[in-house]
Amino acid sequence: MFKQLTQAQLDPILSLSIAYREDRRADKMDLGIGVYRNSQGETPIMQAVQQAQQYLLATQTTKAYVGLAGNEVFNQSMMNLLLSGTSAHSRAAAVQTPGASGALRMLADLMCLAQPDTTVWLTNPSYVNHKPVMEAAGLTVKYYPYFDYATKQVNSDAMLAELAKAGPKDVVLLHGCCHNPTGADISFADWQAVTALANKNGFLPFVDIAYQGFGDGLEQDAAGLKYMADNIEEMIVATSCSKNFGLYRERTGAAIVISDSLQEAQKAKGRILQLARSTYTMPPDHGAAVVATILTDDDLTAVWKQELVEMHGRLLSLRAGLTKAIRAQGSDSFDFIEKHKGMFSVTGLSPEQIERLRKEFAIYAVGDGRVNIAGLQEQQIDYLANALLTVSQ
Ligand code: PLP
Ligand code: TYF
Repeated sequence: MFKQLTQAQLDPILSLSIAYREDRRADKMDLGIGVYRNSQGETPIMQAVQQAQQYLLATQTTKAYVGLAGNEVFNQSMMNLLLSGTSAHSRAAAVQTPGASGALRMLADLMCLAQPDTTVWLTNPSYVNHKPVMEAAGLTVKYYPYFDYATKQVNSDAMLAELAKAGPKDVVLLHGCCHNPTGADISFADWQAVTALANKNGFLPFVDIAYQGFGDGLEQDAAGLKYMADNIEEMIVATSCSKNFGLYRERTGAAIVISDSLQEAQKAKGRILQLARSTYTMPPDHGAAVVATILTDDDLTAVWKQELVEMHGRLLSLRAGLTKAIRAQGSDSFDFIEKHKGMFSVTGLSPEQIERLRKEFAIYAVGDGRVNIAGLQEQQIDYLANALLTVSQ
């Protein structure tokens, strides 16, 4: 049966990680996969997570199934993080999923069920998995103008002009904060404008938020999403605990449906559970149990928030340090790095220039020009600055 299969296409980011591991050069630098690293180049388990794990180890008495929706305390906690203080909070329902990846797929399946001829509009460019996941669910994918390679910022005018053409059969996917891959976020005014367009033309906003806390802070990073949720009847959200809780491999996330009433949101939740039953049935428990433990304990929440502030601070100082080093070497052409949010920046380097970074400098970045700022160690800043300037000349 399987002999007729052709070879699989490799994931461009995951295959870069494999190539990095195999590189024997001592000064190699991994700016590829989106994983937060500290000054030692490690991705440690967060203190709050360690404490919650110890608590769970001491108190958990069973590994029996939890249920289709996963941990309901976790689900509530995710809605609190994203929607507290909005009118949407009381008309939303959440389902725990295997990462935001699981949420993206479940929400795509839900859209396909409700309206099979839906078109999902993605930012150009967008997270590598958005298109394959939406298409695998049977949806049509289209891109809207987003990143301006000249300014390295969002081209809001072009974006809004195109989104003005989206209608009731369309879904517009937005990144909640810290846009992957570009690092260029829309402004609060853009959130307001997109909300107005959605209300006027009837498209459904779909927010993917995987880096809450890495851009401008936990509250600020949800401000656009909250405004939209407050001012719109229907909207869907995929959220991740991979980055801001460092729970990557525990596959922890949630799908949230906001509707005009709690009853409608619960109905959609029920259909997601039915879809989940026919795919993975139930999400893995551990990561969600850890997050629920942290977010229902004031002391642990405070520990977690402090750690998140420190991670955010490191990203800011790396961005400032790299921009300064490049300026010291005589160029202001990378000043945009300091303006970008979160872990990533699209540098504008071509695939050939990215290849030179790898061959000549042992610096691994994604072929689309994306660098993961968190992969940089402080003592490597000058080296990276020189490499970027050398290949871009
Ligand atoms: N959405 C975006 C925008 C991402 O960058 C990522 C990557 O981590 C995901 C979703 C998937 O995250 P998860 O690990 O929670 O599946
Ligand atoms: O963009 C990134 O690097 C992260 C991690 O198939 C990732 O979102 C990369 C590729 C992939 C899944 C996750």
